[in-house]
Amino acid sequence: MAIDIYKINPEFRDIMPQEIIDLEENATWAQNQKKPRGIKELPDTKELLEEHSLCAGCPEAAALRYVLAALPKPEETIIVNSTGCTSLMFPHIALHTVHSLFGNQNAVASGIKRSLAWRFPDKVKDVVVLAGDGATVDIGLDYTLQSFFRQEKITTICFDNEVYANTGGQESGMTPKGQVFKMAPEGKKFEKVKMWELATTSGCHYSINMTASAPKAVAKAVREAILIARDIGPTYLNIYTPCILEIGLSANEGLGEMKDQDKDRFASYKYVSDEAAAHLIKCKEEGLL
Ligand SMILES: Cc1ncc(C[n+]2csc(CCOP(=O)(O)OP(=O)(O)O)c2C)c(N)n1
Ligand code: SF4
Ligand SMILES: [Mg+2]
Repeated sequence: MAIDIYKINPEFRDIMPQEIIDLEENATWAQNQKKPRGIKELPDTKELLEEHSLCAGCPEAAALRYVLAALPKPEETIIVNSTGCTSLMFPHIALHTVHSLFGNQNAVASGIKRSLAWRFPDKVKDVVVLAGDGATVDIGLDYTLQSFFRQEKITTICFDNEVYANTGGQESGMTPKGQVFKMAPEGKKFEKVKMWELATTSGCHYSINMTASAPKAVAKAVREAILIARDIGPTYLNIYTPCILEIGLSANEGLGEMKDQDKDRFASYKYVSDEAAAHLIKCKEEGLL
């Protein structure tokens, strides 16, 4: 039975499509499962994004499902999103989300985390930022870094597609050198910013660079990052979710592109602070991982 976070107004129940009713009745949030939730539940979890308005085959949609499946406490999680292709998915999930003004998502998330800690001191409340590279590393970079400097207990997930996709293809700091887009015809003049290293040197206790090619690996990273942020401090995940539209791939080619980049620009990078590593051992002993 679903937890009480998603309820249809009784006045409107008779005009609701069946899938919305299913969502209310069959969502699996908080079924008090003994084992941590995970990828295995994707095929039959109702609340995990069945439809979306992204391009067919967009890796962002698949990656979001992996993220959602891995949340340790979805009913107590608030996802702060920013404008971009990622934001098109959020109306389709049964979860607390906030769509902040483009770029200031980490400032908004910091405020939410602090007020929830004050309002519900005895409850676990996880705050996760999920936004594109334009929002996280370009226009919102200052807010992102300042939240790391302040040691805010939030997880920041950047869906790095190396472009401002939603506005038609402008380059971002995360675009690789030489890349040409429809609205960046001269080609990027400098190398891709290594945001995962910047996160480490800016105070994150856990920082990863990876692609979304392997669902279980994404889920593991998300879970670890959230558990560390909950008790220790800021964590950062940089996940490559290529914009197949902008790089000229068809709907079934996104996975191949991510697998290729596993060995190249997104070859695995992982930093875990000593404090965070000790915490992960504790979480494992407590059955949270
Ligand atoms: C304050 C503000 N500035 C600019 C925009 C325009 N805008 C909307 S989406 C977007 C690009 C988003 O790029 P990214 O964050 O990389 O996400 P993607 O679409 O690539 O997933 C921009 C610049 C806006 N909506 N609001
Ligand atoms: S424009 Fe690119 S990032 Fe946006 S939905 Fe389409 S494929 Fe995905
Ligand atoms: Mg982008």
